[in-house]
Amino acid sequence: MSMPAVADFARDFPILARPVRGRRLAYLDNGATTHKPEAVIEAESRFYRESNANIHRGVHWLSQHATDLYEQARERVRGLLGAARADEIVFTRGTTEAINLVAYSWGRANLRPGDEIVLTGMEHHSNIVPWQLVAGQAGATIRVVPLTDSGELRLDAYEALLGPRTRLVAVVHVSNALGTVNPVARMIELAHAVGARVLVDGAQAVAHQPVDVQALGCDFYAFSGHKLYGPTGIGALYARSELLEAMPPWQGGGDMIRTVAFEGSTWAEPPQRFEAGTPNIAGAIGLAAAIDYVAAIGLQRIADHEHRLLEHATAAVERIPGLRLIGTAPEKAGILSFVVDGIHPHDLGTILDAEGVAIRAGHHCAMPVMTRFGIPGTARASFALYNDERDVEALVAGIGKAQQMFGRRPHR
Ligand code: C6P
Repeated sequence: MSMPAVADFARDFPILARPVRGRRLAYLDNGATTHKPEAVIEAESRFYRESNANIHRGVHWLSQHATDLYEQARERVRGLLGAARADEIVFTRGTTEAINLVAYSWGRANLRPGDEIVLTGMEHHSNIVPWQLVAGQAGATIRVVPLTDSGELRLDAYEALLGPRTRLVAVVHVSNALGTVNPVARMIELAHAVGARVLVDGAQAVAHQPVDVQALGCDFYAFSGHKLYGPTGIGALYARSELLEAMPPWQGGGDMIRTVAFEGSTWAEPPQRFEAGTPNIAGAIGLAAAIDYVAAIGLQRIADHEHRLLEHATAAVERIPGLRLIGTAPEKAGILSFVVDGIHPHDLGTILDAEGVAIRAGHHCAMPVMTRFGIPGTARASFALYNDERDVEALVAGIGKAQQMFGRRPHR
């Protein structure tokens, strides 16, 4: 039997069968969050029906069973990222919390006055603001790698920014606003040559290409489960074990201690040290199911499918008069950001919505990108494994309709 085409797996996603505004849903807002396959929905609900208990503390069977499932989920994340050890994986609420963990734990322990943090001009706010908060407290400075007109990082400028003061480079793997895939392996090599640590924001990467943290050589890697067909409220931080072992806790509570006394407390080993309180147990189990799901299809197959769709969509929208793509790097993942003459991105988003086409409009929590390109925002279509040419056709037809409504294009 031949393998089904990647987009045929759309049938595994119950929500895609529901009409929206009376039409077939063309869901092109996967950068914001992806839909969930039956296997993920079922894994989460099965946990509550059959295995629910708190973890790490119970002596009873169900608690031990729930603990096993939770720790197996950690092992799945280790496999997804190619980490050497499962205790290098800390569960978090998502990318944002993972970056805040590094900023508040590693950053506060290691940043000194005069130190420099190198960010890039295409970071999501969650890879800017935590650094501003801790840099301000530590007296450290933020330096920013500029972008080219096609939305790539200026590597010459990056190299020039690196030096003995650089303590950390924090860079997005795939830009959510431009789609650019950054040359992170090379950037990590250059940063390590000056003794800096590197955090990679993988929020838009892990669902769209295979990732191997050991091959990349990064020190920290952050991602969210909900952009990988998993539940919301769960994600993970990968951190190299020798860094994690030296890092102080950033949140206190149950499960992260070894001993507690009023005179002072001592900490559990990583990763427990960084998982204070009852975690999102069901979410971790749902995330494991999502990882199994994409692994069964194959991340490289998913990447190839999305790449073909991106090329098809790029060619189709380039034929639309008055449309300008924002982000035209040669290395791109499935994100198409654009502006249309005379139509505000929000109006475009509303008109497309009436046609059953879900896109995102605005600054995408990457305001410095919008400032760089001199625009208030973009309309963004972002692809997932279940999208196909019909979604692109609906998008193109919807843009045409918006142009007619705004009198920007004659009726044909
Ligand atoms: N970007 C988008 O529509 P959280 O919210 O923690 O799951 O992910 C934050 C985040 C961090 N980095 C990048 C590159 C991201 O794209 C995101 C989330 C969504 O583009 C919501 S703004």
